[in-house]
Amino acid sequence: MSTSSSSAATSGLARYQLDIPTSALASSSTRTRTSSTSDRSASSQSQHGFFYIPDFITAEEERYLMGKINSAPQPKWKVLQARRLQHWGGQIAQKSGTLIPEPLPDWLVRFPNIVQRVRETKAFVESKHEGPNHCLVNEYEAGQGIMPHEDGGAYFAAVATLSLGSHTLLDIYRWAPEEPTATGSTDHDEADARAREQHPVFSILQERRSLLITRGDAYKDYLHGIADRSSDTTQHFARVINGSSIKAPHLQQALISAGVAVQSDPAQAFEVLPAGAGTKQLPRVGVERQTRVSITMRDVERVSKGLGGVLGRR
Ligand SMILES: O=C(O)CCC(=O)C(=O)O
Repeated sequence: MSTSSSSAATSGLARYQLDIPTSALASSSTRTRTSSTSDRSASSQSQHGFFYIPDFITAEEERYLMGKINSAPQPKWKVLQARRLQHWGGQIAQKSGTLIPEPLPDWLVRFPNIVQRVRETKAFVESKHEGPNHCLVNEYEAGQGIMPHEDGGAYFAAVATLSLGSHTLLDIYRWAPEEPTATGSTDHDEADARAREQHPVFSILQERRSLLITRGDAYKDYLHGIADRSSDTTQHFARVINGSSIKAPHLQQALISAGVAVQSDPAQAFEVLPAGAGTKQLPRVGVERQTRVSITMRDVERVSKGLGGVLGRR
């Protein structure tokens, strides 16, 4: 286990929590959606929000995981228009949200013991299985992304995402305020019919080897997406809220150029621009994205007993 994952386990998630600017807070009162498992679980959660853990795995573990994912049999990949993905842990029946379980692969549960480390963060402590039982692997080539979306009610209201191979910016959106109807009601039949705000309210910079946990209200009150661009520039970095957790010098440099505070100046050679300089005056620093593989882990609370259940699988 890497040093930081051990410390995540012992000192709890709180030290990794990201501060959301007041102007970017979501109004829970605008949320009228009811979902079976996630609402019930989230109501008793003590920690809600976004938690960013840098260096959750080592560089060697990252290489190993990339090797395992890339050597999966071809049919394991589902090829979408703008990315490829693998499902692990079983398929989720669309209508019922029930998992038809399959064992998670050794490279998630044995070496490296990613699932155990995620359990130790206590992010899933109130979920039915106290840890993830399902995993999606997404592969994004530079220029590929994922549309803004929410993860929905089939899962416990927590998601842990490990990033491999490249940084990315996860853009966070709020739901648009609901327009009252002529009768003054804001009820709606379908959560999916809700509109989101057009622009992200903030972004979370995910470095390779980092783990991002989204939990509780944050899971439900915001949508997330990744823009389909091949490099990130000053205007994109200016929205980042986790500058002080970023370790990689080239990303720290980009953040400094965008006027975002980082923990330490990585090299004296970088010019720190005067406070108050508008981003338009700043040099355009572009950081190329490479191919990124993400491992997204969640707990599907409803699990089919089927053959897997009879055999004692989770
Ligand atoms: O790749 C990521 O970091 C996000 C993945 C995601 O949002 C999803 O699989 O629903």
